[in-house]
Amino acid sequence: MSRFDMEGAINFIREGDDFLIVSHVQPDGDAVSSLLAAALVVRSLGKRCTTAIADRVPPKLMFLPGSDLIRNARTEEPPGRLYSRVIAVDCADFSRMGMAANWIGDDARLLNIDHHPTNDGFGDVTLIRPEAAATAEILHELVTAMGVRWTKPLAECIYTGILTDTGGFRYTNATPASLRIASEMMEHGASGSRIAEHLLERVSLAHVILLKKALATLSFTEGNRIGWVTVTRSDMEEANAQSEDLEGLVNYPRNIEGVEVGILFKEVDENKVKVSLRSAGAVDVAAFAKSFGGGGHVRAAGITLHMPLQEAVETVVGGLRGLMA
Ligand SMILES: [Mn+2]
Repeated sequence: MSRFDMEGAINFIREGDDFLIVSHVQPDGDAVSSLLAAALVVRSLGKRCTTAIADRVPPKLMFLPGSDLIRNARTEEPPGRLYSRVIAVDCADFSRMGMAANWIGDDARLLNIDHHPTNDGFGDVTLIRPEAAATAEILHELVTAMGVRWTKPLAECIYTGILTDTGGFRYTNATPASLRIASEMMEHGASGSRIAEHLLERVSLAHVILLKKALATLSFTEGNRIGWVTVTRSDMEEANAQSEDLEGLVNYPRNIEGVEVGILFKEVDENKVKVSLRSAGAVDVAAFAKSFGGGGHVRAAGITLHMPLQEAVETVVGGLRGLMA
């Protein structure tokens, strides 16, 4: 069976009704956009669907049409009648949908649409393309293959998914195809400037207060090749911040000229610290993280340490110094 079964995917949508469309916990722009685009495709055929994510939708994504209808499967009880037709978008494996899985019936059939190379192929029909910069690119292909009419909301969802997963067309995953699709979406009414304003320009006040506190802790070692910042629990409280307000903070040490590894230490409680590591390329932070029970990618990885904040800083920075000396 092909991992990219377009015919199977189209039949799955045409033959079913009353779909549940889900995406992953801690949803990002691609997760929410792809979910909303899939819902627009289903509804354009006159079919019913419910959208659910096991978390709240980040406020900065609430400008997307239909985002206010997404159910929170973490705080809401599963419906009395479970769903038997499910579309999962941007989920690398079944467990990534978290408590949204409780809304799915035992005998349900599932269509898995995703771009993660690590996708394990769960479900009955798969539409997996690792070369796609975003799941939204695969939705673009589905819309085109089905002959669904382009509307401004649909175009804005696809554009948003690509914009966010490519970091504003800056990361290595952005291909000529990504830019061609984005261009086509603008022709169908997507406002590139409005979407960029929401997602790349505007920041929460809590984020800026945290940034101010974090930068006051900026430290270096190894001839400025390692740079880090820390955020404490009281910083989070004083800034009235949610975890999404931390997004991007680790890039400040990482982006400084000469820094090879940038780190954010976030105190969760007095004996637990979350560590985000970003590499400029020379150091494999995934391998480093793995030695502490963490994981991730070569240039972006994470670790959870069960120790006080100061000890976590000494442990991680000390370990990296040994590696880079
Ligand atoms: Mn994605």
